Amino acid sequence: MKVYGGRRGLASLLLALSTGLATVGYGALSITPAEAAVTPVPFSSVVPAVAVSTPTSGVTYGIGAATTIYTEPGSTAAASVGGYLAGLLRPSTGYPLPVTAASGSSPSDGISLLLSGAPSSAGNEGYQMDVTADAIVIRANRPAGLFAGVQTLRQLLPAAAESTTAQPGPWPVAGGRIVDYPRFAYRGAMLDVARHFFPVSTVERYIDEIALYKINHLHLHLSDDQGWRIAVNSWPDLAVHGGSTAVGGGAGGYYTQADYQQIVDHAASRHITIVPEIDMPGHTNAALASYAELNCNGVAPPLYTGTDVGFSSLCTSKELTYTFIDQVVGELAALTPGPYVHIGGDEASSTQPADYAAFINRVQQIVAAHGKTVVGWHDIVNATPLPSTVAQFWGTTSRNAAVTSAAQRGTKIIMSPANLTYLDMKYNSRTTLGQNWAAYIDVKNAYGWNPGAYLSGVGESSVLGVEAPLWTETLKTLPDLEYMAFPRLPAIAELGWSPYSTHDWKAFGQRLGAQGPRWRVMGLNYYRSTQVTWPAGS
Ligand code: IFG
Repeated sequence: MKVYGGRRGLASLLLALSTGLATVGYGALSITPAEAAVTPVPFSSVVPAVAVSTPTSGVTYGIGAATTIYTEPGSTAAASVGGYLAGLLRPSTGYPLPVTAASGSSPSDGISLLLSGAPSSAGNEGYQMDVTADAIVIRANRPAGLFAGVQTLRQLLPAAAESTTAQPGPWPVAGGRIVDYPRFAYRGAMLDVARHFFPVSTVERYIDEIALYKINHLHLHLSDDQGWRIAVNSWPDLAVHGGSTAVGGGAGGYYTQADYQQIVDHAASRHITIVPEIDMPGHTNAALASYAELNCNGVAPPLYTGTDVGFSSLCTSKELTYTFIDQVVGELAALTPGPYVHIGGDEASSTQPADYAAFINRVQQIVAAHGKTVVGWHDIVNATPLPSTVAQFWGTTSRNAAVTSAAQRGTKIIMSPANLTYLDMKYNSRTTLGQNWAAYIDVKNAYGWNPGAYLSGVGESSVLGVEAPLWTETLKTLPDLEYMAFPRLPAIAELGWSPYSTHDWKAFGQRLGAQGPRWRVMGLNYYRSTQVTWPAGS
């Protein structure tokens, strides 16, 4: 890398610039495009920050036409990760990148994805990656760790690696060792497909984007006042009628059970677990509008296309309500390989508190009877959470006595403070999309907190993880979703994955800026936050 400096340097810089050989990089540091391409991305650029990195200076592996991807013999899951990696890099490199079973445990060439030899510190989702001039070897205890390692490898390649068309390369990867593993087990994103409906292709794309940052759960908010989005065979009008509109009166839509299965399978191929939510007893106008008999007065309300909350409630005194919930949860549980069913429980302003508590307690038993673990918005701590029930905190302050006492009684908490993680909040007063009831949230706010020490009286051991909800009252398209999610979702993802010892806004801001060129190549419609320095090409 030539570094221009001083008078001679200035003259040669001007000459180089005039010949178009130099691209002005970061400040005074200038390198030619060819040099830019061979200067490997440093380990310190990866988002989320890796746990332990030991670069080997001067060592680079170059992915080339002869590079083979080797995977753990006998593991179809490892082969799938190999196929995923090949699927990413074949278009941009133009190389064949064959995927085949490794022949031994100490590969001497190519890129290997092995399920042996990983340190125990890697746990179930971590990995060890060794890069030498001859080979890249990613070792993990479980396939999810191989997938996480591939996300890191991806970021160590030039942004052009994200292209869907062949790029000139070269494709250097910096030498050294990374040992990496997550701080929290639950690292989630939520997509509200009820206020506005999004087709399977959009959900799959969002899954691909959150997978970049080692998110491992996607919570789908499948029902609300404005829409019911999942077909239930025993209650067909829920989707057909309850899914027929949206906020603003648009066309709505819903997932058939085959659609839902496709989303679940796509998520699983990215090692992401789907967490389905049926919000209740509030946020249920779409269901109540679909079946008159679900209403206490036997009269179905009209479909609702506004954005108010808190006005609806299932009829907690009718036995039919619990038959309904049992059948809905039963069908959903059968379609959901993950351990969780989210029952919502938020903003039940039209349900008497005593009725609410009895209702939540009974619904928890129904979910448990279908073999699933309950997640609910933290309002459910006002009932009696089962020992395994998880409460998702969405408050706007760092103090909540009821949540703290539930945590002290053993309830695990998913941290989603609305004023820090709600991706539908405007960045600032100039943001056209989104809302601002909780706060304006720019990326520094989204990053500037510690989930393990945020809620008073709720220590790290009570925190299952973090989740960034994306509510869609004001969002209608994939670009809308991307604009609100990026760059704030990677901030939440880093809080969920990286050791808190790496928490540093200045360093994170630089790493985040380096993601810009990748998002540009991917066609991802991110917000160019003024809090981040976005390099040339982003
Ligand atoms: N709060 C409501 C959501 C949504 C949100 C928009 C929760 C748990 C405001 N409930 O967040 O349905 O309307 O920011």
